[in-house]
Amino acid sequence: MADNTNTIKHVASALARQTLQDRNLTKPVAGVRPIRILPWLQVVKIGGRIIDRGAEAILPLVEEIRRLLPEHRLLILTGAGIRARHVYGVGLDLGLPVGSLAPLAASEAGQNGHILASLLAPEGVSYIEHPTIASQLAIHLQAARAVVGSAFPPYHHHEFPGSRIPPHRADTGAFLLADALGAAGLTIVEDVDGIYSEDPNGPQGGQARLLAEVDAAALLRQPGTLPVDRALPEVMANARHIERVQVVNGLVPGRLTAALRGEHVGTLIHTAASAA
Ligand code: GWN
Ligand code: ATP
Repeated sequence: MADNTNTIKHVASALARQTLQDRNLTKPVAGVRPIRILPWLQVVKIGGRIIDRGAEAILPLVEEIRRLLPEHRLLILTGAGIRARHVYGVGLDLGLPVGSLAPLAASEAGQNGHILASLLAPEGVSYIEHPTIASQLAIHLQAARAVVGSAFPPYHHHEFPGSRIPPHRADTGAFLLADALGAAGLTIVEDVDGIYSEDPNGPQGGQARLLAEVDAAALLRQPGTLPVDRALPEVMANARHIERVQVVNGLVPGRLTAALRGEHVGTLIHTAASAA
């Protein structure tokens, strides 16, 4: 038997002598662009507010997704919607920490996914759990044209404590996943035409202007509210693959189809990956 003692004790590593904190030292090893794990995958995030509207909004969207299946392989991720607002209200009233609120809201995103998956089941579409997305997504997408999952990132008690409302919600979770997988694209489906200069449903809604295109950095600076998580433009600053994300109105039939075909039918957000 060969004597491996020496090689086992002295594992050769280009990073062995570094702290991992000095970018100049780690760059020769870590500066390489990551591979695209699922380059043919289209990720679609469906806003919780679409599901909250019930059959009127859900059934036409289900029909549209059904027709899209021969054209695209989809990871459909659902947001949490109104029930999460309620659970935040109750939880905050009781003084629950942000790390306890995150999984409560996440489970609402999961519920919305289960609803959507039940309606798409005749097409072979199933809800798959977070651990399955993490380790068996490819095999599930060999068996079906699409799968549904929760868009929330599973941070639980690891959620960052910067604010009382969990900052990393469904839009951020969908983006982190799409970028990590090196997916072909991410489309965010909302109940409005895209991102406006201010909330089109707010008191000053009449003055709201639809933004055709916006840089993530500009979005981060935009005052007031957004239809996406504030953490989304933050994580877009470090995007490795996804160059642009389109926000489209899922209440208008055909918009999602057009977006997946590369047409400009909502707001395009340009990430920092486009500059790389
Ligand atoms: O429960 O709807 O996955 O896919 O963040 O954790 O709070 O869990 O704490 O595989 O692991 O409620 O039970 O729930 O939505 O997240 O799932 O039905 O451990 O399939 O058990 O990372 O679905 O759920 O809520 O996504 O977002 O059992 Mo649910 Mo969610 Mo299911 Mo999942 Mo969380 Mo699991 Mo998990 Mo928990
Ligand atoms: P979830 O994140 O739980 O999936 P959602 O994305 O479906 O939910 P919201 O996060 O509430 O829903 O975002 C959609 C809403 O954001 C719209 O109905 C709109 O009224 C509101 N909104 C606020 N600010 C803006 C803005 N600047 N531009 C467009 N919509 C905005």
